[in-house]
Amino acid sequence: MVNNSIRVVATCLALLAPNVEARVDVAFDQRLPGKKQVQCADTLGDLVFIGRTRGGSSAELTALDISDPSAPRTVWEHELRGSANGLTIVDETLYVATGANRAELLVIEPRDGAILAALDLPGPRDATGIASLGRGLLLQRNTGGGDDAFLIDIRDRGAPAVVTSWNGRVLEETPEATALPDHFVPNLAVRVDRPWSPGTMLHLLFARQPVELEILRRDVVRFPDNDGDGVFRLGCLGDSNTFGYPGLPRSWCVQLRDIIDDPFFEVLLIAAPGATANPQTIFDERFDAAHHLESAIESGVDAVLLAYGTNDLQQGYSPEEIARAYREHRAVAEAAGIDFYVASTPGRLPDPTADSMVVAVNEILAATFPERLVDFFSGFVPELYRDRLHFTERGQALRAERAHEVLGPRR
Ligand SMILES: [Ca+2]
Ligand SMILES: [Ca+2]
Repeated sequence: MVNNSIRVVATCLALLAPNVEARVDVAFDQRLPGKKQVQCADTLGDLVFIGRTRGGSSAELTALDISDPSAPRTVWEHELRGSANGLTIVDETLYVATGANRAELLVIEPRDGAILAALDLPGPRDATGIASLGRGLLLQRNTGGGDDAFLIDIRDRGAPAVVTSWNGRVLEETPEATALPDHFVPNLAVRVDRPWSPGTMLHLLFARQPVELEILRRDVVRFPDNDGDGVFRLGCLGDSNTFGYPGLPRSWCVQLRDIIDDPFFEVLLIAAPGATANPQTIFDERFDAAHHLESAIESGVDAVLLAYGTNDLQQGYSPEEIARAYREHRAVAEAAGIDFYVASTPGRLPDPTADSMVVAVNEILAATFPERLVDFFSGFVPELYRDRLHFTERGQALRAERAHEVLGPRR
């Protein structure tokens, strides 16, 4: 890393939507040594692998440690006899498509850079791209006579073997997931997005000329990407006040999504009118929080926010039983590796904030779930209700704000 060149960020920030702008923080911005273009990059844990075109004195393949995103550190590098045109990571092993005649595919131990194997395809044409297919790889070469697509068996990573090859392009340029932070680098070559510490995204942007690496850090939410799929996904579980009937006020869940408004944040709404935190005494299991939670876990959420209680009281459950049901759901969520949040039970007209049964429920919830409790109770005046139990659009908006206070980005 040379040549500290902190760029003027303020003008670039103005191009982003206001709510996103507030959360962006440039962790790192420096020229990379040499003039070689960045062709490809990917991450594994704290490591970033960068493949570059051939030429000049700097290495074509570099691994950086970004455990401190503001101070990336070179861990290892290789000079190849050709460009590093594509790379992919399968089972903690790095596979690189190169322009080197004797080693169009390199197999590398990512932590220390040890070369485990090199596969020489017939002829000198460059490998131009690579994609993983489970325990196999697809390697693409420049066209120019002969086969240009190779299916490679990597069940033994020390001895990759061509299974079959054919003539035809298979790999296409991967479209970017979103155009959002590209504005920061005017001549973007490669971009890698990855979730970082709880609720944060890192965007690694490689510019063409001058060759430059910029790392942006952006707070999205307060919970981690627990399943590692690159998206922060919240399950909103509840009753009719979460369900949001068509044509009626929009659910707090949908309004929360709109407030956070981030391409790496998704909501999954699982709710039913009449649903309970405790086992149903009237309807079937589709109206039961345990079933909602199971569906959310199966659907790959990273966190859940449960908002029940009203119908538990209607069905004769006590405040203690409501809190106990939530504790059981928390145990299920935590066993599945999911962050658990709970909402206080809303009051009922005519005097919602003085509803004694609801007050009792919420006192227990506050003691049981400190830090993880979203306040759906205090300040919800009668004007925010459209009937004895249900909220207006403004009432739902206040619920969304309360959820945002607990789940939304810190900044
Ligand atoms: Ca060759
Ligand atoms: Ca996720």
